[in-house]
Amino acid sequence: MKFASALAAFTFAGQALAHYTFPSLIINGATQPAWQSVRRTNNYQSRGPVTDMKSIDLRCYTSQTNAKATTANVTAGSTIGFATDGTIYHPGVLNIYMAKVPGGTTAANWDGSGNVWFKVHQISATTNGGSSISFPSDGMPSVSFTIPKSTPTGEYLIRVEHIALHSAGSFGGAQFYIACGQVNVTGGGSGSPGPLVSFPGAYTGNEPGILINIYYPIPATYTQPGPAVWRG
Ligand SMILES: *[C@@H]1O[C@H](CO)[C@@H](O)[C@H](O)[C@H]1NC(C)=O
Ligand SMILES: *[C@@H]1O[C@H](CO)[C@@H](O)[C@H](O)[C@H]1NC(C)=O
Ligand SMILES: [Cu+2]
Repeated sequence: MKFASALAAFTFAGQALAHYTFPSLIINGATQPAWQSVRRTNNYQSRGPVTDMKSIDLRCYTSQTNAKATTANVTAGSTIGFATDGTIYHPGVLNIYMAKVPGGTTAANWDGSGNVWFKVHQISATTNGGSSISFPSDGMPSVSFTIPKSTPTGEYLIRVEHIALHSAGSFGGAQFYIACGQVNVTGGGSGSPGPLVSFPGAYTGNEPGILINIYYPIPATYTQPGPAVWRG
């Protein structure tokens, strides 16, 4: 009993310390100060996840902070990224989405509602027919991708989600670590980003890549949640 409660306390403390947020954009190789161009998320202290696929917090996780940020300039075709406040800690998969700010508003003022989000990057799981599964995003301190050169010029929200799958074997067990940055894309092109999805809305929680036991039996394949990546 004594041992069990000590173990429980250790596990709890370990989880609280080891969770993660995505407080910084990385632009031209420079990591910005925390929460400068990323909207401060509800979990900036707790570092806890979103688990309800119907929650408004599945979008930007700012229902309590109502945070706005400073919109960063980025050039189409350049590499940008999100840095964590430590490392991504859990086995899981990662997606990055962008949404173009509609006319008449700004990235600083827009809520990201509607069928507006397209995927620009993903880091999936690696499987080999059932003998092993691995999660390349686990342990990464940051994640970067190239903004397609043909992305139309203008202001965007950019949303990262890491979907931790260690408890995902029952409905609602997957843990979403989310943040939204604000960027102003300059020098863009005439691409038509898509397919477009909404948050919440893109996921039900029943997707084979979200409701999944990653331990037993070892999955033979893995299906990344969300639409295909738009590559310009
Ligand atoms: C973005 O570029 C515009 C035009 O050059 C400039 O006025 C603005 O200050 C820049 N924003 C930031 C955050 O540096
Ligand atoms: C976005 O970039 C354009 C072109 O440099 C600039 O005129 C505009 O002020 C910028 N907007 C913001 C919000 O930085
Ligand atoms: Cu955890």
